[in-house]
Amino acid sequence: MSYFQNVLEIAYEGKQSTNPLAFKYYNPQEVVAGKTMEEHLRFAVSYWHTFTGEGADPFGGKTALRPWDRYTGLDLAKARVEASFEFYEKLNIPFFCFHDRDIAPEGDTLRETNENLDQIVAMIKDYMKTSKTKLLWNTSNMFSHSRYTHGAGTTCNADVYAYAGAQLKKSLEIGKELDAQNYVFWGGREGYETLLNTDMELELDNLARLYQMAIEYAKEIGFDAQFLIEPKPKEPTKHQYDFDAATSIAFLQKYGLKDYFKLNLEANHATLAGHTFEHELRVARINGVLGSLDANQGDLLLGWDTDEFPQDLYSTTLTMYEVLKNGGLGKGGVNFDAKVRRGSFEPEDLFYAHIAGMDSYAKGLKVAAKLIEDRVFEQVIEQRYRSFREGIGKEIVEGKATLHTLEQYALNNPVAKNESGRLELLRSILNQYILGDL
Ligand code: XUL
Ligand code: CO
Repeated sequence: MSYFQNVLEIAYEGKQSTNPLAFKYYNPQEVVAGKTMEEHLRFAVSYWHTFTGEGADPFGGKTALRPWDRYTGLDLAKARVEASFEFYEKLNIPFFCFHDRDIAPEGDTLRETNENLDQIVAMIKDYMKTSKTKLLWNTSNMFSHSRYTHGAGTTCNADVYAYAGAQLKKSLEIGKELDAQNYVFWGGREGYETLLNTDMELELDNLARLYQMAIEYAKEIGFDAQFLIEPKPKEPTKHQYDFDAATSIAFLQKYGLKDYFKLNLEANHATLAGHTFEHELRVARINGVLGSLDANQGDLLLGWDTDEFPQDLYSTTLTMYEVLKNGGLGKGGVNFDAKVRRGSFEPEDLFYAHIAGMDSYAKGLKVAAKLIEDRVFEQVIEQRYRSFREGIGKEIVEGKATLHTLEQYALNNPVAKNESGRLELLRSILNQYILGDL
């Protein structure tokens, strides 16, 4: 049975194509900077937005028309699995991602919930035997249910903490069963509303303890996925603990967890933190923890997480620049943590949205590769910092300078004139590359 009868396999037709159901830039087998686009980008579909989401917002319920609408309960979960693999195949997408609660409904007890998961995981595993689509990552939804109202790993209620541990254990087993490349920890409600009732130190210590237990259990069962923390500054809590890349790195360092984790960075989360996405990627890259991307974009006029499909070519270019400079994403990938707008409620919109995102990243990849090949920014940066390669600058960089030697130098040498940073020129060069014939 087909869920998306109106859509055939999406092929690459090139940038002149006017076929809305074709790729204009994403050509999976095209080689860019020594690897195919498919290998560079490692695109993934987010199960929650594409198969579970229904277009609801705080002001109104479901708008989405979905071919699995007539089902309920476990039948609905099964229909979604069937539809999802048809979707992956038609889109030729190599990965997918899910939360435990996206794929199977909660039962009345944890046991029943786990049995529901077992059925659906077995079904997914079966589909994966013949599909080329793999699991980029899975995760636990420890934020939707009311038991998690005060958090999961940072709850004030030890019983809830235990429940979270049980849920996490099951998710690690599922990751192992489905050969997940990564495992994501997004602290949905790991944060606080007010310090007036919050023991911040205990909450953070407990969160680290949960991560430590996860490391131990993964080792015990031989699950060798890369663990990823996904930073976000706010929403749903007023203050999320994993605020941004820098905060998450400090947390990992404090608790001796840095060797076990990398970061899954999301564009819209960066915006909410007051950063560009490329800032977050750079912070992760220079600290050796750039793991994976949640690709989307926010709306700069709105202060919340709109999770739109990425279409801003400046951002995709600078994102892929960081990824290429990182030597790729390793086990990570580019997951579309993005949803069609509430008004885009037809099944075809799911394809249009992914095509738009995949083409935008493919174009970004090509432009970034060309920028690196031509050493556009590298030359500028080398020239700009050249004073640190000789004389007093070299001494500073080599750790030989002291405040005595700096004082001696400053007393005896006039300060060299500063040079222009040429920001506007650089932006117009970037424009030329984006608008150029790639
Ligand atoms: C929420 C968000 C999550 C994580 C996975 O903003 O990004 O969907 O990606 O839990
Ligand atoms: Co995300």
